[in-house]
Amino acid sequence: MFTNCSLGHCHIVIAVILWSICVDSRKIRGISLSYKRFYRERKSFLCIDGSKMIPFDQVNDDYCDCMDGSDEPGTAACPNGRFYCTNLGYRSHYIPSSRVNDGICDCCDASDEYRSQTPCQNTCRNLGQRERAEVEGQTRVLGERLRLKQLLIEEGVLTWREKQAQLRDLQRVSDDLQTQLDDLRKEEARRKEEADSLREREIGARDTADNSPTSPYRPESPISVFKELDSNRDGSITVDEVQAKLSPVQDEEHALSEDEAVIKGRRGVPGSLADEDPNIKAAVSAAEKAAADLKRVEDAYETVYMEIRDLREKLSIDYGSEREFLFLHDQCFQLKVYEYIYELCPFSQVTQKSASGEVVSLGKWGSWAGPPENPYCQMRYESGEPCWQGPTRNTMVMLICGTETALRSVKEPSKCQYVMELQTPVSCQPALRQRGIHSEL
Ligand code: MAN
Repeated sequence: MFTNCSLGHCHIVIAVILWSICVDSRKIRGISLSYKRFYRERKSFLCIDGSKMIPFDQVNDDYCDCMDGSDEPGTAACPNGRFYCTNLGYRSHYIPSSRVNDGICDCCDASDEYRSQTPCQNTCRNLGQRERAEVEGQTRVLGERLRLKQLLIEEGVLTWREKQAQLRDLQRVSDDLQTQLDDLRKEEARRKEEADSLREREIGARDTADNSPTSPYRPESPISVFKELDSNRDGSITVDEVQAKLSPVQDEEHALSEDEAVIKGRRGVPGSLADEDPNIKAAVSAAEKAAADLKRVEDAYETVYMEIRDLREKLSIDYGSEREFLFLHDQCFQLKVYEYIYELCPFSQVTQKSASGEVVSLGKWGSWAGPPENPYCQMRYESGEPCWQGPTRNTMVMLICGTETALRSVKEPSKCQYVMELQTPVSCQPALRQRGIHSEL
């Protein structure tokens, strides 16, 4: 290019090249790629706020012309100017223009100290590498946690299905027991009636005999005496029943002794007709057996009823949008803080055990309490033990992301109001896209 030129010409060409390099570097300094369109060379420059038009050579001339500082992005002339660090290989960012050439390296690509004595190194590549390694590490850990979360969600799905099947089985058992109960109730009533009628017939026969002029028991009617004495209507008369009926009220001196009560009881009606008549004995024992069978099935029905109620209650809880928190049910987590052992049983209760062994309720499962956009990040346990001269004890449980599921901290920020942190992979969320490391030119 310079081979055929005279020396004078060469000087001019070199001067033009140096000038253009100088102007160019002056003009593009401190501007982001997207802002370059506002800084077109060899045209007038319109301040970015539109307030003023200036000749282009007044851009970055170290004199502030624009109110918004946009004419001096690469110098410290405007108090409100900002300088763009391109930081190739790391993060781009703005710094106040006042930091340009102030002797301190602000941009990792050293671009802010282009005319200072400070020898700034370009450290962007190292910084970028370090950050990428960190991000990769975090991404790996998060990936592992999200994998665990997925396993727990799947475990929850299986548990949910099991519980549903369990509920259906219990419902079937309950229906069977209900049918048995209907039959046993009828059987028990029939047997009782049979025993009663045999007994009444026998008593009637004795009544007739007792009313004969020779009967030592006249004029008392055995039936009425029996009924009078048999206060619990179980077909037999006990010593207690006789004592209760025949002893003068609050007169211990004249109270019946046990022997007297036996005699008087036998005098009204023999102690138990069943003792004397085999037919009655058989009917009474059949009635007793029917009553025992009924009681057994009633107890079984009661147990199944409770199980169904508990299971329904459990299945009615909100375990998260994917039932991801279901696995926490039936588990308890403990943490010792100072003299107390705190225990959190999710969806059930929170307690505090003191060194003396006293267990105090810090609240029973209330509800999810996170903000509307993420309700599953906080749990509220309420209506615990009342606090002396204070409110009822309540606990807020904050769910945080972590690899293990464990109780991480317990605090009592105000009297009897507790805050716990429960860590679990289920509370981990896929990361929002990381701010990209800048690679534009
Ligand atoms: C107990 C504990 C404490 C609480 C006080 C309030 O000592 O339950 O956490 O602050 O009672 O009197």
